[in-house]
Amino acid sequence: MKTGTRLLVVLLGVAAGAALIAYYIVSYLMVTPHAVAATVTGPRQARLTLQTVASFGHKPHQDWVSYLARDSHGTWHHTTVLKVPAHATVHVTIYQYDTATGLRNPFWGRPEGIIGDTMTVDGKPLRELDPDLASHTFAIPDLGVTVPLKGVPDNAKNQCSVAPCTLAQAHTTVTFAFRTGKRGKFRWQCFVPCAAGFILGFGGPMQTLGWMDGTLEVV
Ligand SMILES: [Cu+2]
Repeated sequence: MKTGTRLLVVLLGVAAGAALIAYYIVSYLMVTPHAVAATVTGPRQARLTLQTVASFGHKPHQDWVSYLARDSHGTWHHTTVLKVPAHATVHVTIYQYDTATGLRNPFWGRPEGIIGDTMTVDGKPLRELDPDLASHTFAIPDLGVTVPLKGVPDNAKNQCSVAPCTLAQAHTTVTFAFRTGKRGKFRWQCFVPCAAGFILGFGGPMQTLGWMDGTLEVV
């Protein structure tokens, strides 16, 4: 190959790479889901209700795993942008409809950063979850919060495949509370490699806002 041709090939390769990176950044920045606000239940008290589903069941990614958030009127929204009050106690309820994937790091089987270091699973207090039983985690690293979510058994009857799931379908209910501090925006995410069909379970919904990644807006 002549030097000129070789240079052209290299330049084209660099341009293609730059275009892919630009596309990734722009699409990441543009897909910001709307926010759902926690329900204020009293002075410095709020309630946040989420669900996790094995498959969203709608376009653009019917088979992607996802979180959903419920607003104060009881309507479910496909979003992970959550608004909570500053310097408040946030009482979280998560309805978990997915089966277990298991934690790669058993350390995350212990809830951390929540009041009393204890969550409840289907009404029973629990200090530690068998890492193999985790389906997802709810983690806000900057606030030191991480909570493993117990999966439904693989053979559970009446499993949900289209969001939003209803309480009549197989689920576990996880509750806990955490305190917020000053205002700010914090990333939160799931740490279970739960993205079926992606390399090592990461990628896809695991790296996309609105699915297994979100923003906690402390306001
Ligand atoms: Cu997950």
